[in-house]
Amino acid sequence: MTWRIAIVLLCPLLLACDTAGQDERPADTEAEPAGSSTTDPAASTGEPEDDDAGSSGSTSGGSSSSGPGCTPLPWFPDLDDDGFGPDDAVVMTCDPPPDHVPSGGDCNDADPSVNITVDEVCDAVDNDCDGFVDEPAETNTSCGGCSLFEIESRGYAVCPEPSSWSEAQAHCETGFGGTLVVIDASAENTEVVALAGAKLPAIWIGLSDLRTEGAFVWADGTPLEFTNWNAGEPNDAAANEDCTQLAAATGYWNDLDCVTPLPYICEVAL
Ligand code: MMA
Ligand code: CA
Repeated sequence: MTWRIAIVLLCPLLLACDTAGQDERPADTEAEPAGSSTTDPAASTGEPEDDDAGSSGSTSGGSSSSGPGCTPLPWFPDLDDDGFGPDDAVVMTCDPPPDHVPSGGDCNDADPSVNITVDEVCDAVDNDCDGFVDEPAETNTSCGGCSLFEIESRGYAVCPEPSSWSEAQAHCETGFGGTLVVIDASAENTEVVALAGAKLPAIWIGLSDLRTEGAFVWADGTPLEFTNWNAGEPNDAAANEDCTQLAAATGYWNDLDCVTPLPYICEVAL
């Protein structure tokens, strides 16, 4: 009794034990067939073949899709052959399924010109798969007649084409997924003044009381906290001024009738 208990306790430490031997031997004896079988997937994936059958048992022996020691990795289908696949189609397997690649980040797997390594350009497509369309980028400095800028992680489109407030707001939405600029603080007001520059003496910004007279609201729903009204404004002159212009010369705001064509600045999704 005592002897058998001692064997059981010591067994994990003794190479000579039958049970320990059985644990190891199948791995060794299967190393040969496993080595030959794992050569095929390696060859099919273009991975370097391990010609050393002696070492294949310890390393590539676990590379079968479901075997012990196999390390599942993410693979992405790549229908458009651009080397990237859609994130939501990821599969976790040890060997790549046919026509799968190791890289995700493709938001359009039917178009090889779209993936996370592509530069954004002005074409109404999210070329770089960052979730934004035609946003400011080194490769996208103007779009839809507007100059694009990124300042302190905010995107702006400076649009010189005189437009009504509503036309301007619509262009900011449809062209850039944004709104007429929402000015949160004095520092941003200064930035907007600089963006307008001398070329655009007055611009539309995203503030209006179109919905409820006297209740000015930002176009994106941001609560109105910072304001920079000129003295005596907003005065709703002729009871017909529901939109807000910014005068670049002073930085001050004035409410104005909404149909006067003015250049405008959009704050764009980024
Ligand atoms: C004046 C002043 C403003 C008003 C505009 C309309 C030039 O400024 O009354 O409040 O909006 O006129 O043109
Ligand atoms: Ca006014």
